Amino acid sequence: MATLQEQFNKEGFLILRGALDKEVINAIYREAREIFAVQIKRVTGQTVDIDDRDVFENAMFEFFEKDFDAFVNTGKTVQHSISLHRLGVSDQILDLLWQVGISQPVIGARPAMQFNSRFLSKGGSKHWKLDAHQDWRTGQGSLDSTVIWFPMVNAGEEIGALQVIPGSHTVGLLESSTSGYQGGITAALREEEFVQTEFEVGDLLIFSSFLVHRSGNNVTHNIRWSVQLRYNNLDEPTFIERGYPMAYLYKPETELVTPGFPTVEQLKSLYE
Ligand SMILES: O=C(O)CCC(=O)C(=O)O
Repeated sequence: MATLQEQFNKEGFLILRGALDKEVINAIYREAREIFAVQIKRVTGQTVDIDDRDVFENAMFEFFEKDFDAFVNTGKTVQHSISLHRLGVSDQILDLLWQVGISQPVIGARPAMQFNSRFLSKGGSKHWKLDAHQDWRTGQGSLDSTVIWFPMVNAGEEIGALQVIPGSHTVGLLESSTSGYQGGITAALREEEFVQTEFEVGDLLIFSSFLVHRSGNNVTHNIRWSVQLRYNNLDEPTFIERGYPMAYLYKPETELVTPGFPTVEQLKSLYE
């Protein structure tokens, strides 16, 4: 019987059933919806029940249509939630990384959350689905940099769970039209090599950042809520040799987002 590490090394990924505590996932999912609900109320005037999936998601679509900037910013804010970050550095996740050989994990990029739906897209499929890519190109970290992906709702083919090419983590860094997330691998890939993954809440996919993968096709009216956590290995010799490159750039806005804000009165009334 192959060990987890042997299977991971051979296929470039593992799907671990029931590896995550459902309550932890539900808390992250809940916090995300609660954050969105505040802005949905502000923008659409609706007080939505976050547990009524269809009603809540229709309100998400309306929010997206009515105030795109606020939607994008709320999406980013959700990715800064405490519950999500807490999971990213939890013993459970670190233990998993150790099991696949990441001896000294360090965060490769902030945790990310995706709200995958064609109704949350302005640019056709290119804005809600990722073409075939290798995450290493965007992170450029350790050779063994590793991604953990899991949905917060049950996710199979219909709702567009990830599709992966087993064993593709050793074919090298493939030619790509971009190092960002719009665009993808331009080298020829055989369609029949993609394998559709399927998950229940609590299952996760852990994969080498060289594994070729892409978004599935969400044909439902629901949002596929999912999370990605990315790690490098501080012990990996080429990462050390290359000076621990950090290819993710976080930078501040150059202009004030809300000109004229705040007034002195606003500040005083806050602290008095
Ligand atoms: O969740 C998805 O649809 C795509 C996520 C992905 O491929 C990535 O972030 O690298």
